[in-house]
Amino acid sequence: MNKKALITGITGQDGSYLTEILLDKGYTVHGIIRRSSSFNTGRIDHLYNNQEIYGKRLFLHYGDLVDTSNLNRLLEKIEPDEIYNLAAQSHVKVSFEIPDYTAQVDALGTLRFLDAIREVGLKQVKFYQASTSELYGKAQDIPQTEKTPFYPRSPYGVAKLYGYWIIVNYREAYNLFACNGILFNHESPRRGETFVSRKITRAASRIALGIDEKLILGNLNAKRDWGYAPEYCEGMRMILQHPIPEDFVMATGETHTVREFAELTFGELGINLEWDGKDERERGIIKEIVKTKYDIKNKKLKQGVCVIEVDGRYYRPTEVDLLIGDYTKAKNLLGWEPKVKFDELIKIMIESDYEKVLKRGF
Ligand code: NAP
Ligand code: F7E
Repeated sequence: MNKKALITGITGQDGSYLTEILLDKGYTVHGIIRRSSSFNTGRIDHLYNNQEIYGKRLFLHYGDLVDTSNLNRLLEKIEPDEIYNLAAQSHVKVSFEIPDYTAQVDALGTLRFLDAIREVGLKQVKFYQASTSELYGKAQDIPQTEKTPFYPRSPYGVAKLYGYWIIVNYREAYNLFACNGILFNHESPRRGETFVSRKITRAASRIALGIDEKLILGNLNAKRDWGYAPEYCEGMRMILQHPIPEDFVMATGETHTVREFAELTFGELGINLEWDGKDERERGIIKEIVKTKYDIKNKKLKQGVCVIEVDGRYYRPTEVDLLIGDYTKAKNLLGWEPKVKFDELIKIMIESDYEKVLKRGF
């Protein structure tokens, strides 16, 4: 019999890739979506609008991680074999503005789910929890492994810390097959536009095509271990196929600054940058423009023009300075390994954003 999966956060970056992966493997997929005043299914519309799939092997249900009553009903009705809990208020900077809500969804939302599983009596279900490298925060080891102590640096990180431990506790206390994927940053053309990777690839495309003049960023010195989202979503599925419920780090093992991300992105378009000034006065200035496959339509762009500025309003009250993951355990026990590295990731994202901006004109 084909497996049944239930995905929370199906409309997000990871939810959309995971849905494609599971449907490809023959699963029936049920997704929980939130009621919204405007369309929020953009990332899964290609599946939703496919009559071969929607209503046959893909089903969407309204729900919210802050609403317990509906969770119980859905679990009773669907009786999933695997649950992927990807729903979250996932923006670190925003979590400083709405810490209570972030905790309600990211921490207690996980507990509500686990408790609903117990109440409904789904003993055989396997549960994946979207844990994060933000747990390491002020990193205590370099690189970070499954054994590195946690030191979160944001309300998001702290809420996810609760999520992590409640998974471990329910696994130990009730023998539930529940696992944490401690995933480092993973990006794609479907990444939300307010995360720094997509903010940069989108803005660079708009600047090259003459729509925007400048990109305004925050801390350029932060270092992240950036991978390619579809590969990490395949990793989520692999974690639940492992015979024993365990926690796994997924990362690339490379780290780069936000500054490098911006430099490579503009460079990919043929806009080579140099940097001037420090901290909030730092600026990215055009050193030269070289020919690439991308057409620079903005004729104002020339040597000496400033295209990147820093604004302190994008700084965080407490920052995570350096993340770099060690994925040895996932490689040895699951055979998981990332193939797309930093340069390739930027190429994929810029190609997509340049095309999108060119086609839509905004
Ligand atoms: P994302 O694009 O922000 O997607 C988040 C999803 O959660 C969306 O579908 C969103 O719905 C849904 N959601 C938010 N609040 C909800 C609520 N109260 N009830 C039900 N659904 C809710 O995030 P992502 O990048 O795909 O990440 C997936 C998960 O992995 C998140 O838990 C994130 O914290 C975690 N994570 C991400 C990364 C990364 O680098 N991407 C790394 C480690 C861990 P709407 O579409 O309606 O907003
Ligand atoms: O920031 C710096 C910022 O918002 C990365 C989420 O998926 O990954 C993500 O969290 C870095 C930070 O991602 C801007 O200060 C500079 O140091 O893209 P981000 P994040 O905070 O790492 C983890 C693993 C998750 O779990 C989260 O859900 O970039 N930065 N300038 C900026 N960041 C943003 N957003 N915007 C800027 O203008």
